[in-house]
Amino acid sequence: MKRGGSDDAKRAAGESAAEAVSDGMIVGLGTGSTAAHSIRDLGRQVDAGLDIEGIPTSFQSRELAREAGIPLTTLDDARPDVAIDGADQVADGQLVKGGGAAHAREKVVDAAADRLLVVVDPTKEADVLDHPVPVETIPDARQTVADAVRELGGEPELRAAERKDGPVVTDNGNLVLDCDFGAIAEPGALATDLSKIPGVLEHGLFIGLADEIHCGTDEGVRVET
Ligand code: ABF
Repeated sequence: MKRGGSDDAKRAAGESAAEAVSDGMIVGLGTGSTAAHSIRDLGRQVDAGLDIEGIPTSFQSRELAREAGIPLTTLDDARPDVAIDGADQVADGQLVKGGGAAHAREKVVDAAADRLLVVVDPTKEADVLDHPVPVETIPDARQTVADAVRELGGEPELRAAERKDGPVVTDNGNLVLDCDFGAIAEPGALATDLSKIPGVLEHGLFIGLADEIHCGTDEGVRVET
């Protein structure tokens, strides 16, 4: 899905982060149109002799990595030296992710990596996180999780599939509630509260995980650590 800034800006960010990968590394492969540029770039480097293995964060990134010719492994056998992943919003190094409904596996892979490089364009940057937070919910808990989100001050909305009637179903067989909290004053506290709700598999607040933000623009890339 294409969202956010220009494809040139996304490519600049994706390729900038891919430069951090070197021979022998295990690489977490993120989801979305910006991380896809990193995967394609790494595929070209593998063609030229780079020796790496990838751990995909979603069905989408696994398919793209296979097309790009990147050998794959899993968390059963390896841990990522570095993960490269996109985001829906970035503020002060904290992230909202989950626009692609892949945030549960993304968080597992990104958190397991020694370093997480986040690839974005300027449309993703904000002073305060106010993007709705995706909450992956087991189907039977959809209403009870929605009630708990309202008690936390959020407005939940079941994510609908774009191309067919019915809800989005994640790679894990679950549903996604997009939860609008307005401006999130304390993302860390909200992340803790959301994690405590029974039936929540994972939410899209990524707190304290990002090591570098590579923000691509049409003129170049800003890297913040
Ligand atoms: C994944 O893809 C998500 O966590 C995030 O929501 C989205 C970013 O996609 P894009 O780079 O296409 O905006 O990383």
